[in-house]
Amino acid sequence: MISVVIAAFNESATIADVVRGVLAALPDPHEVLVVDDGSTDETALVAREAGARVVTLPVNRGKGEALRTGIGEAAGDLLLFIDADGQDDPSEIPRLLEGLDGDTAMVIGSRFRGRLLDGAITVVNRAGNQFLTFAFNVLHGSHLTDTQAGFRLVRRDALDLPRLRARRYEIETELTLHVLRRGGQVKEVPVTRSRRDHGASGFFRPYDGLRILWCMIIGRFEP
Ligand SMILES: Nc1nc2c(ncn2[C@@H]2O[C@H](COP(=O)(O)OP(=O)(O)OP(=O)(O)O)[C@@H](O)[C@H]2O)c(=O)[nH]1
Ligand SMILES: [Mg+2]
Repeated sequence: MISVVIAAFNESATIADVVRGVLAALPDPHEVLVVDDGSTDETALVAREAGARVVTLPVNRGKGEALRTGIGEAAGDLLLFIDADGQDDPSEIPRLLEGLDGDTAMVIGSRFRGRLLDGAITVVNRAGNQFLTFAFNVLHGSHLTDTQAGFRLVRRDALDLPRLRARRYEIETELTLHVLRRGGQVKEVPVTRSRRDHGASGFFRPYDGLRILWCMIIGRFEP
């Protein structure tokens, strides 16, 4: 079974389309779980009406905490993560599923192997992403192109939930490290990334960038 886990913080403008798009793209059996992270708008209501199961956290705790809560609630042996802000295209979910062959434990939807539509990323964010991906590859001997992508698929048994600690955007780095450390193969498939048309990114560049860098550095020394 596939569990789709969507972290959402004040995404009432886009969450319904994302949930419906995901439901239309998924093979059976599946579940769609939205972790509403202390949103002050109608994210929870809109997500429920669109067909998702919603877990609500009373106060905003960050993307990492929300995804870890969702992983704990998910029943599937496959976990698929997609952003709630409409920047990822749910109709590309089959691409990720097709990428999951026998030896692969994680499939990342790479924006840099795929297409970045107009306004999908700023010059500074692009440079930051590429630097973090480069640092990750140097530290961990990998050959990835997009270590920060939120759109990804992972086998549940490749993760050890109690050992995940990320609170914010370092969750993607931690998930990838987790899989690699346990000997799983990580593969990338190209995806399309759109611009954010509603709401605001919660990514605070210097702070979150450093958190991600720190996560991959300490991950280098963990057993
Ligand atoms: N649950 C939860 N989700 C969050 C939080 N912050 C961000 N998200 C979700 O994480 C996803 C990505 O967040 P963004 O802030 O757009 O970050 P990004 O897409 O990596 O960066 P941009 O390219 O700048 O948009 C979206 O689905 C957000 O709703 C949070 O505090 N809690
Ligand atoms: Mg975004």
